[in-house]
Amino acid sequence: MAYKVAVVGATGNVGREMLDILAERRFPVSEVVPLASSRSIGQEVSFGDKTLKCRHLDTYDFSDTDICLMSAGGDVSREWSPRIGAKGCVVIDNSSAFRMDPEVPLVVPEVNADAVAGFTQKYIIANPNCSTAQLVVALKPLHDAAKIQRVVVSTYQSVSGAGKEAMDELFAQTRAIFVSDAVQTKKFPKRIAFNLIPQIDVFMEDGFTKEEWKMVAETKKILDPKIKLVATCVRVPVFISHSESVNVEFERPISPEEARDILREAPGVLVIDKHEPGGYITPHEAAGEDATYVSRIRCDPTVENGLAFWCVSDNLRKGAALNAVQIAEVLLNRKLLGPKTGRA
Ligand code: 11C
Repeated sequence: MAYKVAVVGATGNVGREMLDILAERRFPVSEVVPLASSRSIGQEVSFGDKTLKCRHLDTYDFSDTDICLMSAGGDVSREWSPRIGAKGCVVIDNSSAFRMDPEVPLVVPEVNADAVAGFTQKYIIANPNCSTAQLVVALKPLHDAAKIQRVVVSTYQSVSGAGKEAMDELFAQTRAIFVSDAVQTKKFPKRIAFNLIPQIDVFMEDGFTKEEWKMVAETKKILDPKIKLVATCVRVPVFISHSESVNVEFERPISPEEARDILREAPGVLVIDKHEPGGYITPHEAAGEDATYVSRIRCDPTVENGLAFWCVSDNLRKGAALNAVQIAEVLLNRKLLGPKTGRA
């Protein structure tokens, strides 16, 4: 059985990664259709060893498409995902538009794959925010072992999370500083080169940013609504991979050794934790990789049953495109796609 797959936002950071990952993992496709806004029509994108031309989202007929991987921002999703879903094409939506909709499952396959079955309500499955995805992959096995009560997380998020223009801005600012040109800011509220910015997304009334709120709300929906979580999200001058410093309070004692053993067995997690210089993962090494890496696992002696660790993952892969393709694989493996869709 092979499936017709559309990728909306195919020329963006995440869209290109979706095409790469579909090819890398040999997802069974009968056809892959890259779709984009009028600005990118005719633009070429790679799919394995093929080159495909982008077609226009507005004029594409989804009625014989099985799966749509959607990564073109919240506005496009709000307008298009329900329309595409109504045609019986399952939308795996990378935007924040439907994540908190009770009729839309929010899924990280290593954590709550069973929730995928709920897609039949709207034919939409939401992909979480990148900073949440890697966090819950690391938290889930620890929660199963010792029940998490509270999490304090500080993020160090790469500029690729804010799109291609944001990556260009870091590059242009870095160059401008070296050649003593004026530094221009467009995408970010302050200079990002040789700096960091303690704001991701807009401010909310309570003083948190929307990115921080998403980490709380999405962790509760995916993992456990009882978990208390507080986040501080920071943009750093790194191109790819988000890093997180995580402090966790558990219901029962759990030693760093036990946590290390549990995480070593956990799906999607790789532990790199040697107590020596360089015995941990950095964002540079995680870029282009699929795993959620965990390092620096240690006791947090300031609370009862506390652990601290460092967690890094490629935000464009596990944080977005890889997670979306893994959701599509769950649909296939569990034979959840209807007879309308699969074809020989
Ligand atoms: C960032 N985490 O790094 C954001 C990007 O809700 O899907 C992803 C935003 C989202 O800027």
